[in-house]
Amino acid sequence: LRSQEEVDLALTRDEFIVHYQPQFELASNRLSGVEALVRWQHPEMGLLQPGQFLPLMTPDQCQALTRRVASLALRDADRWSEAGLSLSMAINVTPAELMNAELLSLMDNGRRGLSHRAPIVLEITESDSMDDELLGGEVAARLRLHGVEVSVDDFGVGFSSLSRLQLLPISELKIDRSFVRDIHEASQDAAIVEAVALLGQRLGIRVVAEGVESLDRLPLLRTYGCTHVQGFALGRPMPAEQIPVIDRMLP
Ligand code: G
Ligand code: G
Ligand code: NA
Repeated sequence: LRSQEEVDLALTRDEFIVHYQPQFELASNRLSGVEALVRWQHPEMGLLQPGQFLPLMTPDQCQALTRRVASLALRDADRWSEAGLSLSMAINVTPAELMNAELLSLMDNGRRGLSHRAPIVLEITESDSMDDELLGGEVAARLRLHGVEVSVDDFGVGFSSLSRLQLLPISELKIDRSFVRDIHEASQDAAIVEAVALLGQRLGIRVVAEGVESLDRLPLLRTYGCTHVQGFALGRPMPAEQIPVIDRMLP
């Protein structure tokens, strides 16, 4: 693991970059959006994955990182949209950042003057650090004001709770990849995926199956009512330049 001093240096030297993983809409079979995934382009160690540096970052460093990621992501989304490719942009944030008014308005302001018009989606992994009191009306109102959507990541594991679906303006559930990876008919995984997809349908929100590692999972995910898919079988996280040249339809 790297040291916190090294992370500070990396932030000032702009060593953090973003890769994008494609998401496809099952109804149209089209490329519909991307998830921004941070990487550290380390001068000696090469490309580091989030698991190698996120755990040691302080909340302040995380927030600085989110600003950096958001600004790169908005810039890239804007370039794609000028090239005729309008894609939703998902950015991972911590629950604390979701409650940070300054950060939200920064994303909103960053978008002004850009031609990117597709949704900006903030992905949160729920944790026990989420304070239901704080999450109440004020945060929800602010999110709506800034036109930013919320997605619940890793839904079905950890601390995700159904009551929070009522507190926040959530527009998407991402089914944790542990349920998607080995899904086959009549399995427990299938029951869970189907139930989450039905929940999403009833709530009128998107349901993304993440961790799709094989194309032969697609018919089942479609049958159960997932609306979107993401995973290595459909595209690995890749540099921004590659997004406009990948196949825009599901195979
Ligand atoms: O890219 P990879 O699958 O290795 O990412 C691992 C985890 O790191 C993801 O599940 C995601 O939650 C987290 N992550 C990736 N990019 C970001 C980011 O820009 N900000 C935050 N806070 N977490 C991220
Ligand atoms: O949970 P979250 O959306 O943050 O997950 C993003 C992480 O998942 C990234 O690190 C990405 O590399 C990884 N990922 C993306 N697609 C797949 C997949 O099909 N299988 C596995 N095992 N990991 C994946
Ligand atoms: Na995520």
